[in-house]
Amino acid sequence: MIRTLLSRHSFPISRIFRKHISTTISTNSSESLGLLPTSQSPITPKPHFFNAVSTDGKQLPTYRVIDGVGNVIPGAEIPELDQQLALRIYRNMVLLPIMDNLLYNIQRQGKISFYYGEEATIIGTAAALLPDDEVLGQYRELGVLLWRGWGIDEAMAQCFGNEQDMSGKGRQMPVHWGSPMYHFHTISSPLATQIPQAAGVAYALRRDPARRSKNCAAVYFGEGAASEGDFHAGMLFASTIASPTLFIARNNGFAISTPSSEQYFGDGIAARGAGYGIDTIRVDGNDVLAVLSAAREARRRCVESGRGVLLEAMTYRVGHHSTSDDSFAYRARQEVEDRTRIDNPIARYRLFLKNCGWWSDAEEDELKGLLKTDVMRAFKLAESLKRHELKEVFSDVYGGEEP
Ligand SMILES: Cc1ncc(C[n+]2csc(CCOP(=O)(O)OP(=O)(O)O)c2C)c(N)n1
Ligand SMILES: [Mg+2]
Repeated sequence: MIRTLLSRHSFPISRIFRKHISTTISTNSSESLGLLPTSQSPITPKPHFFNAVSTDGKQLPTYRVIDGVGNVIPGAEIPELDQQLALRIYRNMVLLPIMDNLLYNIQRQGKISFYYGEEATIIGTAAALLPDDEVLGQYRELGVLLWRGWGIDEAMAQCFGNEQDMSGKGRQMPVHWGSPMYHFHTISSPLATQIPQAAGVAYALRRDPARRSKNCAAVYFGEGAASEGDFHAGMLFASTIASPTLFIARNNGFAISTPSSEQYFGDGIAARGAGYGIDTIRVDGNDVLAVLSAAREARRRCVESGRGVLLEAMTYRVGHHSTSDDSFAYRARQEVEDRTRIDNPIARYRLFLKNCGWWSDAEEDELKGLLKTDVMRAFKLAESLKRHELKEVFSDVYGGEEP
């Protein structure tokens, strides 16, 4: 319409626009029509609706390094990794399902209330962070604490709420871990509250001269939690009030019984990053090498720019949601068996390690034996210890005197 009016008054259009356009004129086909005066949006003469972040209308790509049998895919590069680090990652990945199984079984015996767990996404990201980056988890992130040096004994003590539980002194539900020493903020039950909190933590890091440009706040959340308003509040905060927040979305296909197809109509969580002007990557969350590599780069960008970065890890929750759930009520057993067999993150990585000559069947048997013994020993100890006294229920709750 402007164009029609202007031409009716025989103004030279190019002169009028030139008065308004910024100095950065794009060199694409819209050059002749200029840009909006207040943004870099190119003027187009055709009405243009869009419904995808990628220009070709397809879904955003998923970054992968190794295939289902541990071979490096064409064009991919293995992230910098020596044998020692590679095996440390593997041991931590193998430990998680062992702990999961034991805790699941003891919950069934009525000894603890409930428990949830997860692997490549958690260990791959944990390995990419610095030990003093602040971590705000949802509840499946025990692996980050274990990676940082929190022991199996501490995890068991927290689940049992016994006198050795220094995390919550028996006042938290199982899996609501926390450790100031390991920079792991205590888990809280209401979903997504950790997301804006992480943006605030990151802002505090940026304001601290000792930690500015050194640390980030990494926040983990499920694709279900990303449906909460808190997700958007956190993303908006990190993109407007620049704060080095590493958003790690674990897209495991389910929020308890609700499939991800009912959580969003768009292209997952990653598609939302662009809306906030946040650097974003989608990664195969069952490929620990892709997760490690993507998370290292995401962290680097986050800390260097002092801004938010979003990483969406595509995975699949093979276990039930928690011990309170029987997932075969809402998904086929065969689907779970297929995903466990075809896309198992531990098996894929083990095959990669074997291809490198860094792992053997004998070492596998030895590792599993040792870990099982250690987890069982920690369980027996945790079970035998006394609980915290009831009279201590309010001790240390407040910084000073109780109000
Ligand atoms: C505000 C809020 N609503 C509902 C719940 C109950 N709840 C606990 S976990 C969960 C599913 C979360 O799914 P997702 O974020 O995808 O994480 P996942 O369990 O798949 O890792 C729900 C609905 C809650 N804890 N808090
Ligand atoms: Mg989920």
